[in-house]
Amino acid sequence: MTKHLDSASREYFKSLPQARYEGQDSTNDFAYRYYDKNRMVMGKSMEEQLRLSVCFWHTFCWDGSDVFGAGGFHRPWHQMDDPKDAAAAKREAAFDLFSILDLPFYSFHDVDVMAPAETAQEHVTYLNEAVEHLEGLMASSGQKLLWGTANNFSHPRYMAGASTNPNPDIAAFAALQVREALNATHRLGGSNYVLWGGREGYDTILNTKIGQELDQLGRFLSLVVEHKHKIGFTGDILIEPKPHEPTKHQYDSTVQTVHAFLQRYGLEREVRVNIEANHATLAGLSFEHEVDMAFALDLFGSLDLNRGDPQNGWDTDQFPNDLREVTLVLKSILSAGGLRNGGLNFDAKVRRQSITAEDVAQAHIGAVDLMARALLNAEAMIQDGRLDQFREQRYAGWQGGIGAKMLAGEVNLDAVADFALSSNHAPNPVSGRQEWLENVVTQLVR
Ligand code: XLS
Ligand code: NI
Ligand code: NI
Repeated sequence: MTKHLDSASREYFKSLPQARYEGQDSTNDFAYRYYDKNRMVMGKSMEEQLRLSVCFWHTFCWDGSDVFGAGGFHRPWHQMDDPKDAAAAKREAAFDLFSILDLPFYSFHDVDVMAPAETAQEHVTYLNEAVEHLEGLMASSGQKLLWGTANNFSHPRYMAGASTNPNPDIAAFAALQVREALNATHRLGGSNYVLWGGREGYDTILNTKIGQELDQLGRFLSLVVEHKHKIGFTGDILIEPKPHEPTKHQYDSTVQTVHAFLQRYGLEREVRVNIEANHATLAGLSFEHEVDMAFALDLFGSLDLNRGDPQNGWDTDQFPNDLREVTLVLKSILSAGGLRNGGLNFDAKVRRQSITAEDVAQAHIGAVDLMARALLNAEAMIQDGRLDQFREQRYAGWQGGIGAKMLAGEVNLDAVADFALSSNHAPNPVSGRQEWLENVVTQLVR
């Protein structure tokens, strides 16, 4: 039975057509209409500008279950008896899809790629076996790792948090998982290492010492940064902000709270952020706000692409489809000089009724095309120049006179107030021209 299902795994994605660029007039549901990976956009190929990545957890691990019902995907590796064979079949199938989609990167949690482990020793052994296999698959395919991470939130041991757990033995288990996952990421040549604080927060203030938990989280993060330097990992450590879910309140709620947290523990030059669209909207912020904030604070690292549902208040992790939103985000990235070692990771899942391999492929293909189209729009916006010129000119007053003196710290409050008094006039507001700016965006998003 296992053998039979293993060969079924090999066929699962392999039977899909190869996705390739066919241009806008293509009628092929498996073709890229915009993603022409070698096309040059602002000095780099589309592939290099977008650095697209497929995630393991939603795409290969999730079986379609939700809180009200069992999984209906029945992927072959979900039905295999031997957990190690199942994990291996899943890894092979993942690399089949990577090659069909022809995207350069992938991302994973430790537990996504290995057989389930109960003890600490099992965890280390099973992860190592998986990493060895991944290393071989990467060598033969050329697929690269955008980031690795440890899942320190699914196992029941983490119900009260990982590093913020009231029990230090559990924080130590979390440290083991992070050390192993960071070592694995380093071994696989990963570009970044992500920490999403899934349960680093609380459900009720009645049993929680916030200050104590923040100190635990800060210390833990310092240990991770020390270890990164110890093993010579040159990628970035990234925190992924999210305001809540699964806990009521998470400490790393937004880019700005992460910044304050990093400053408090002296880590603001060591750690960056991995911003997720649906986490921004859960926090009541826009995706473009979080991205621009990260650039403003020099914290930008990488992006998790997805979208929420405006009527649902949780992390629905749908594939992105808002061209305007992602165009503005890519414009910020291009204006800042591009992604460097970050990337665009599809932290997104098909809907529960989308049960086929075709659904999984088409979800990615459509989202890849969306990003390629947005990249071309972003380039056009920068070349058009109207948006940037308006914004620059709006602040031009600060470049000289009293504005420049204030910014440079050359004047005290008396001097600034006396300047207002001496010029003795009532300064007039000017138009912010929001509607005109929105018209320009509408003209350029196509
Ligand atoms: C969950 C997070 C998670 C991280 C990786 O909401 O987005 O998937 O990206 O742990
Ligand atoms: Ni994410
Ligand atoms: Ni998420």
